[in-house]
Order: sequence, then structure tokens, then C-alpha cells
Amino acid sequence: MSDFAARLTFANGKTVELAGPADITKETTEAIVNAANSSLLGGRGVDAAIHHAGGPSILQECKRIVAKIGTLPAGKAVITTGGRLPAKYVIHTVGPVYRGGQQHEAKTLASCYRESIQIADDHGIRSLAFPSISTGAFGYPVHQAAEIALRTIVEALPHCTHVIQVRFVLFDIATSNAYVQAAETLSQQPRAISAVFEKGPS
Ligand code: AR6
Repeated sequence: MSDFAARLTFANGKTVELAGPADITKETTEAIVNAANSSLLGGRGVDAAIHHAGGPSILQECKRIVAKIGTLPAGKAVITTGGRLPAKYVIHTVGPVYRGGQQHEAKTLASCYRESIQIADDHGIRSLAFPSISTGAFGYPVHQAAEIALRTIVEALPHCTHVIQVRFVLFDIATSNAYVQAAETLSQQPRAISAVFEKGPS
């Protein structure tokens, strides 16, 4: 899929795309990110959709990871294969539960994005899709979360050896609009980012 609602293009050709409303389980990027919980045993929202579409092998791999390292703390990420998904890999990360903003939520959310893109790069992955971590069941205000998500990826992407494309695949129109707005605002801060912002066909 190459349709996008907005795109940031860097001088070296790397891109951050925003797509939505769209379903991340249909993504053809090499890896997709799951907004999981610490148990890694599945849940609701995008977590349920990914396990449902990818089949039982993803859960089996998650169970093996938990047996080895224990539950996954918020802000951390692990990788499994993608089972029956079009994506070859799933990177599972645990976002913070939003409790008013004074419990290091912003730092933890940024860590999810940073750890996920780092794992992707370590595995030689070139394209990666994220959902809007923590803004569903975990209650993170979407405009704040969008700003953190985009800023973190825009900072990390230039340092990646392999990752050249990041897509944010946003499930509903309000979330999609929030991310487009955050990308436009970020692109207008020349010291923060040197990328060209454009609105897309979708
Ligand atoms: N594709 C893309 N985005 C989706 C999809 C999909 N198929 N389905 C939902 N979303 P949430 P969280 C959006 O609640 O807030 C689970 O039970 C959704 O509209 O999935 O990080 C886990 O097991 C929202 O914008 O994740 C955890 O217990 C975004 O994905 C907990 O929820 C995140 O919503 C994690 O909560």
C-alpha cells in the first residue's frame, strides 16, 4: 500500500507516511508494530486484530518470550514473526497507561517508538508500520501522543541503517487527523526537522 494522508520526505529519500483510516493487519510493510500489554497474551483493540489475522503462531512465540524474559515492561519491545499476516514480522511493544501525564507517560511512550524502530533496524527491516500506541484502551490523549510518536520517529529514522520507510496506520479519522496535524506542525519547526511535508491523495 502506498496511499497516504500525509508524508514527510527527508533529503536522503527516507519517508514517514501517515495513512488512515486504515487497518494495520492489511499492511504490506515488512514489519508491523502491535500495541500489546505486558502479558503479551493478547487483548482487545489492535492487539486482538493482529493475533486474529496472524493466527496462533504469534501467540506461541509470545509465550516463549515471556517464559524466557518474563512479562514485558511498558516502553520495551520484542519481535516475533508475522504468522499469516502480509507483514513478515510483528514488533510487540507496551505503551503506558495514561494516568494524567505525571507518571513518565511521555518518556515511556517515546521509548516504545524508539525501541521498536531499533529492533526493526537490528533485524535489517526496511519498512515498518505503527498503530497509534496507547491512544485506545490506555487512554493517552491523541494529540499529545501523535506529537511524541512523530517527533521520536523523525529523530530516530536518520540514524537507522536499514529502515527507510515508516508508516503510521491510523484506524479512525480523528486519529488520522491528529497525526496529520502533528506532522504539519513538526515540519514547520526547522530546527526540529528537515523534511518536506505534503498532503496525500487519501
Ligand atoms: N489497525 C490499526 N489501528 C487499530 C486497529 C487496527 N486493526 N484496531 C484498533 N486500532 P488499542 P492501547 C487503533 O486500544 O491504547 C489491548 O487490549 C485504535 O483505534 O488497541 O495501546 C492491549 O492488549 C487506537 O487508535 O491500544 C492492551 O491491553 C490504537 O489502535 C491495551 O489494549 C490503539 O488502541 C493497549 O491499549
